Amino acid sequence: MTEPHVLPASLATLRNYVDGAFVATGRTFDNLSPLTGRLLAKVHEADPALVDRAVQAARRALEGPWGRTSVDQRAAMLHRVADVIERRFDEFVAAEVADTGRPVQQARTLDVARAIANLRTFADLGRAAHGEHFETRTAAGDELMNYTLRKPLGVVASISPWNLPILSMTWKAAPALICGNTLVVKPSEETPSSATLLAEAFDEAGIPPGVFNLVHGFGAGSAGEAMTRHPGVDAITFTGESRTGTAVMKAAAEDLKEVSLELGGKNAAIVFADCDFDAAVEGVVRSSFANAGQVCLCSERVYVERPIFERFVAAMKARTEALKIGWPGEPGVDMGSLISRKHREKVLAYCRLALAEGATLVTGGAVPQFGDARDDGAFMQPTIWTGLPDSARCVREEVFGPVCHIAPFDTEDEVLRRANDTDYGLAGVVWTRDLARAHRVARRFDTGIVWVNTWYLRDLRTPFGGTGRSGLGREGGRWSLDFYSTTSNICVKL
Ligand code: TXE
Repeated sequence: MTEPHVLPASLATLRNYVDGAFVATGRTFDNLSPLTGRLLAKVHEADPALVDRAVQAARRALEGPWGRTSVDQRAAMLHRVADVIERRFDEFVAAEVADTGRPVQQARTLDVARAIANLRTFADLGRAAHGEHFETRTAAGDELMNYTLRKPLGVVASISPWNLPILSMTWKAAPALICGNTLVVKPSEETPSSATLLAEAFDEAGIPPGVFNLVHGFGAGSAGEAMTRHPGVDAITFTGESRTGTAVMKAAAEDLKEVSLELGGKNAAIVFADCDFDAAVEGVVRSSFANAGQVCLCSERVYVERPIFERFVAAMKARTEALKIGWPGEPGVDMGSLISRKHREKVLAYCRLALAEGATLVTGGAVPQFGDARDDGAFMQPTIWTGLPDSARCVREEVFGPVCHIAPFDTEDEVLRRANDTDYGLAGVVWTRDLARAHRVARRFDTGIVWVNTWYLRDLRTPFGGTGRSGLGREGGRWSLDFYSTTSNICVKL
């Protein structure tokens, strides 16, 4: 079956979107298909001068028409953007699939569906947001009325990663805009297509020029760094590697920009012997290999209570080997390619390291051979290891690919000590039928998020984020509204 996904012709050249106009720069880089290695598009890289034009346009919009909008008008505009994405749904799916190599079904039910949900959810949450008021009589008998006002931070720079491109971009853009800010956004250089379509959607929806600006490029020494260092940027929201988060925070420190960082993870799933066994196997396969393991929430560490350890490993092996790896549009495909051959090489290097560190390879660890164009892509087998010590690099470092390590444990205290023995703190998963234990263990997980008997089911009103090297701050619901606005307090003597 040949590659079913060629980008729409309009996306063979990807331009920036600044001050309401699509801008070519003449300096381009290649966007290559992770499915076949073929050229998908030439992408026009923004230089610091174009980043500056975008920031200036965002400032003018903030001090002009956008700054005079009501939250109801902004909500209506976000819904209009969501309407455009709904109308062009298949184009967004094709763009996301072409750039990332993921199954069509995932792009439909997760990536693009969530982009629409992000816009609509924050349009409505923003309208419902309100301030607070306090009434006081001082000791001297003065009657005071205090009330709070939410104001926009100003010009926000939003930088997103390649693993969930349109989901993460809209997850930031929607609350930033509903709070009255204006934006300069940059997708990862690996995934420029859906961001370009998003700019077209803002354009089609008639959002005023300068409100939403898109620049393409890389990080250090390119558009990304230019954004984080620009004196006209008031706040930065970043999702990506923990190391990059440090660089972004250093750049922001110069003039004390507000910073939100959603970074990496080395998440643990804990499986107790009393769990619903089949559900736990299915759930851990999903939390280990969804999106080819390229989700910061994936479980790269799995701890299984000793009485069921051997049986669980065998069941995981069988279920993993039944996963269908193939073209995104193939019926029943479970896993597509990784994002790039460069990233696949990083993951394969960890596979070699695991064996060198003494791992037993339960399944996977190699490159599947298809005998067609996919052999020029970035496909990889889902991989399971056992037998490594907790000190092994493959058990401590984020691989960010379709890999997991399964280890036995004996007691609740032991497994929590081991699960929490990490530099990260993003997500945990607990599989047990014991209700009291579920709550007890969930509370003791040193992570920002814990799922019990499920994984990656989301309510967009809940806080999302981690501790340690998993980042700073929370996104979601009112936590996003709090980050993207600043609060003033007004005190009136009555
Ligand atoms: O990150 P990178 P990637 C993490 C995930 C993994 C990584 C994968 O765990 O570690 O992100 O994404 C830009 N100044 N999460 O490889 O390289 C770069 O161009 C300014 C966690 O893309 O950090 C890209 O647009 N910008 C997350 C973006 O930063 C810079 C969910 C990310 O690039 C820059 C998703 C610089 N110096 C992925 N260097 C979560 N916790 O939700 C790079 N960039």
